[in-house]
Amino acid sequence: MEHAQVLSALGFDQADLSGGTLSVRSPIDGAEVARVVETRSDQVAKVIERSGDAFSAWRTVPAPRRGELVRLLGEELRAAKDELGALVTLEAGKITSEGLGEVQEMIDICDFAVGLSRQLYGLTIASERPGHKMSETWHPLGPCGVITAFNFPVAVWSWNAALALVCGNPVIWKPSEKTPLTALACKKVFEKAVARFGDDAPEGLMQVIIGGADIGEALVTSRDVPILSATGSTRMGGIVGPKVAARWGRPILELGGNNAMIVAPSADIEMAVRAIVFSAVGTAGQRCTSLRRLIVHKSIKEDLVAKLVKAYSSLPIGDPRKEGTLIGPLVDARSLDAMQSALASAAAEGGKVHGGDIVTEGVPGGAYAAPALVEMPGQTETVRTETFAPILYVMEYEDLEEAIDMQNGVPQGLSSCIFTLNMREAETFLSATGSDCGIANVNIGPSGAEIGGAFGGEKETGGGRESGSDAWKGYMRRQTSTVNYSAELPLAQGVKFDI
Ligand code: UN1
Repeated sequence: MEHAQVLSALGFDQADLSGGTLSVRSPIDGAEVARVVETRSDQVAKVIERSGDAFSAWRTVPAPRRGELVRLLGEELRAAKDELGALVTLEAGKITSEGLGEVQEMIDICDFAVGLSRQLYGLTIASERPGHKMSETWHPLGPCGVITAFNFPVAVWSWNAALALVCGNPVIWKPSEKTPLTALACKKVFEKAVARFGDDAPEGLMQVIIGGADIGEALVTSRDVPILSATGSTRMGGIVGPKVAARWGRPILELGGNNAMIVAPSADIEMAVRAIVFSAVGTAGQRCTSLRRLIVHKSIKEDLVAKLVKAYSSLPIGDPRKEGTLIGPLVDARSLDAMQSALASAAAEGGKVHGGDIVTEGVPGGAYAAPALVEMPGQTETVRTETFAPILYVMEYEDLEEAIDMQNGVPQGLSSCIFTLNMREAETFLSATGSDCGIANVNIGPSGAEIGGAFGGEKETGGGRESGSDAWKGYMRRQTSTVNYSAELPLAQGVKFDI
């Protein structure tokens, strides 16, 4: 589909696409597709106020009924899957299958959240005092700010929004400046769900603000936004996290990754090759979970590298809309520059670079590059730095302890994996002395996580958890209650205080 067709299929008209100051370019060909109106920072206060009003109403709607809105959102997303997937391709440059996969991830989290809306369980706890009962209840917390990155322009919003909404919180969404159209399209889809849901969805339940760091700042510093979920670079998180903490808000941070795979001698090499290629070059290496470091046992390194160089040489690079393409564009020319300069630094540190060239032929414009494989003499500074591009650094190890040390020896802690058929190695990798990441896999790559698990990581990845498992607890406040149904007033810990 051409850009204009994609946009009109989602109900965008000229008024949505022109007259603004934010230029939106498609990474596919670099063409400007819209000039979107930006939210002024003085308007954000009003948005936050509206969200606070929405909260007063929404928190009183029973959670299963709130779940019904998310169920309808899931239905509307199913109906809009093709168009929205195509818009993700247009605006983020993902290949068609990955654009659709991202929308599927949204549908999945909606289904999860619908079930969750009947399972916001608290505990009852044994009291040490006679005639007393202790329990805990989870309550809505308030407006939830969501700042998302260009690379998962819709799924990461949905992880946060689906949970926040069933938990009783309104959402204010600031998408990346590079992908405002996908956010505006989601808002249209959300409004369809609200129209079917009925009157108990208050005005301002889900608002989108468009613009740069200044309007993000207004969300980050407002005491009326108790939850602030931010996905992006470690640099951004380093600014946002302390500001949210300083005004006693709750940050949920999902920042940089520098994900590794250990390939042990017993590994199924053919399977490892497939997993490596998907996770290192899929999404043109622009997932926070992309594979960036390969730690291979010395005895199999030469063979594995040869297989990878061969596999890399035949990967179809080009227009992400075209069937068969596996590697689309980088998001913009700056990313291409960052990739080239990382490769130059790696080479200066003794790396042997395979591939990585800029591709200008057979592509419709945009910033395209061949993926790079770089054999490194060790874990240098360049390897320890996340570059959002398809670069895979390869290093070798002799014993597992050394491999695990290397895997953990970077500032980031998002995702990790091991390929081995040796149970001792696999379990050691997953143990307390193994991988230090939020995600640790065996015999699958580090990317492409399902929504059912909690998603996030440690160290410079920020420590936040989103999506499945009990990540919902981050969007609610816990209330511990002790009820005394006796006629006495005993004090805890045996304290006596008779008056
Ligand atoms: C991200 O890149 O910010 O696990 C999210 C994955 C996807 C989500 C990535 N489900 O690769």
